[in-house]
Amino acid sequence: MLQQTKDPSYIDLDLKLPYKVKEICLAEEGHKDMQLSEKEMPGLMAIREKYGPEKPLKGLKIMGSLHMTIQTAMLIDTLYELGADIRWASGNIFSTQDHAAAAIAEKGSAAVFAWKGETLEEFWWCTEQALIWPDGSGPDLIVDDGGDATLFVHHGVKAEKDPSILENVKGSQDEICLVDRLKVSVAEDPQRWTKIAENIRGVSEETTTGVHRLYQLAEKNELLFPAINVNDAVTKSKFDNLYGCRESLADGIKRATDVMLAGKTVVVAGYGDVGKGCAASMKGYGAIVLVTEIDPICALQAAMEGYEVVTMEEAATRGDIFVTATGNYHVITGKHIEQMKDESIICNIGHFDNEIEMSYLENNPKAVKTVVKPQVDKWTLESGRSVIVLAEGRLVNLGCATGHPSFVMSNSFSNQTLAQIKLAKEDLETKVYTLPKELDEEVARLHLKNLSVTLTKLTQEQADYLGLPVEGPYKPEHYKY
Ligand code: NAD
Ligand code: 3DD
Repeated sequence: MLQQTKDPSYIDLDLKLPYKVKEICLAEEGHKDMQLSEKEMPGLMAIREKYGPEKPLKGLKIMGSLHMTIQTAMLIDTLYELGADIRWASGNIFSTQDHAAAAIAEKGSAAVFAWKGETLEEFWWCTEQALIWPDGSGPDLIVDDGGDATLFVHHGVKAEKDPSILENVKGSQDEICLVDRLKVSVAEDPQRWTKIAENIRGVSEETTTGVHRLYQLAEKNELLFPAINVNDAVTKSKFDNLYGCRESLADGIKRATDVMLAGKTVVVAGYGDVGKGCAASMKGYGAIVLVTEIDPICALQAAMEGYEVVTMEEAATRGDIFVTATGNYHVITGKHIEQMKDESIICNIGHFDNEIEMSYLENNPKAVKTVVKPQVDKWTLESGRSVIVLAEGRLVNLGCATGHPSFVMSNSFSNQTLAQIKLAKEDLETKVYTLPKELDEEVARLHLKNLSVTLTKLTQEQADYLGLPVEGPYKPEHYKY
C-alpha cells in the first residue's frame, strides 16, 4: 500500500456535500436566465417533450465535466427530465456562471461543484467530487468537454496498476494537481478507479481537443469504455465551433478591454472551424485579419476568403490583437511576445491554456504583472513594452464573457443528449463512434422552426433521380459541409 502524506494544497473529498457553488442566493437570477433561454433552445425542449415520458436515463448516474453556464444548466435539466442522477463540475477554472451553478444546486437537478475563479487544486477537487457518488460508486455515463473526466478515470486506473507513475512528475500545474489527488486516492483504495471504470457504459465528448485525446487512447488500445465523438456531428462543429465563436470571441475581447476592432490588425492562429468563425467575426468588425496555419488546405481556404496567411514570426510585429484557435501548444511563444507592439492584446479561444506560452511570462522575473481586472492582466516586459493577456491564456469567450449564445448550444447539447441516450440504450464496443447522419439532420430540423426557414421537399421523381429517400437523409456520410 502506498503510504501517502498529503500535499498541503490537497483538499479532502466530502461526498456528503450536496453541492459547492459561489453563492446559492444567485439561484433566482439563474432560474430567470434559464427560463429566458428555453425559446432559444428548441432542440433541447423538443427532446424533453419526445423522450421525457420514456425516461431513457432512469436509474443511470451521469457525471458531467463541462463549462457550468446557463446553457449547460439547460442540458443538465434535460438529462434530469430524462431520469438521470447527475453530478457536475465545470470544464475550466474561469468558465462557470455562478448564477447558473446556483440555480442547478438549489433546484437539485444535479450535485454541482463549480464556481468562477477556482484554483487548479479546486478544479481537480470539483472533478473528483463529481466523479464519486456518496456511496463511493462512480458514474454509468460521462459528459466530457476536453477529456478531463475521462483522463481522471484512465490515469487513476493506470496509477492503481503502477503507482510509480505518480512519482517525480514534472508536468504542468494541471498534471501535478491531478497526480496529487491520485496519490491520496490510490493510498486510500487501490481499486477505486479500476472498479469505477468497469461500471462506465461510455462517454460523450463535446470538443475537438477532447476528441483528439479519445482517438489517441483508442490508437494505443488504452480506451477503457465506449466513446461518442459529439464534436464531429455537423450540427455541432460546423455550428458551435464556427458560428458560436463568431459571436462569442468578440464578446469576450470587448467585455475585457472595450477595444475598438475596426481598423486594427487581428491575428488568428488556426483556420479550422473555430478559426474560421473568429476570422469572420473580426472581419465583420472591420479589422484587418491575418491568419496563421500549418495545414495547406485550411491555409488555402483562408487565402481564398481574402485573408493574408503569414507565419506567427511575421505576424508578431504587425498584430494589435492575437487570438489562438489551434488546439496546439505554444503557438504564441515568449519570443513572439517580445516582438509585439506595446499593449498588444493576446487571447486564446482553444480548449486548453497552453496555446500561449504563459510560462514565459509567469516564470520570468523581468516580466511584471499588473491585474487590470479579473481575467485581464497587463504584463510589462524588460523592453518596457506591455501586453494585455486575457483569462490567463484560457478560453477567452468563457473566461471573459458567457460563451456561445443559447441557440447554437442547443444544437451541441441536443447531440450530447442523443449521444447519452445511445450510450444508455446500446451495449457498444469499446471504440470511438460518431453519431449517425439521421440524428444530425434531426437536430438541424429541430432548429429550423426558430428561424424563418421554409425547407423544400423532394418530389418522388427527384428522389428517384437522386436515389435518395424522399424524407432524407439527403447527403451521404462522405459529404463534408
Ligand atoms: P480544428 O482542428 O478544426 O482547427 C484547428 C486548426 O489549427 C487546424 O486547421 C490546424 O491545422 C491549425 N493549427 C494547429 N497547429 C497550428 C499552429 N501551430 N499554427 C497555426 N495553425 C495551427 O479545431 P477547432 O474545432 O477549430 O477547435 C480549435 C480549438 O478550439 C480546440 O481546442 C477546440 O477544443 C476548441 N474549441 C473551443 C470552443 C470555445 O467555445 N472556446 C468551441 C469549440 C472548440
Ligand atoms: N462552449 C462555448 N460556449 C458555451 C456555453 N455557453 N456553454 C457551455 C459550453 C460552451 C464551449 C463549447 O463550444 C464546447 O462545445 C467546445 O469547447 O467545443
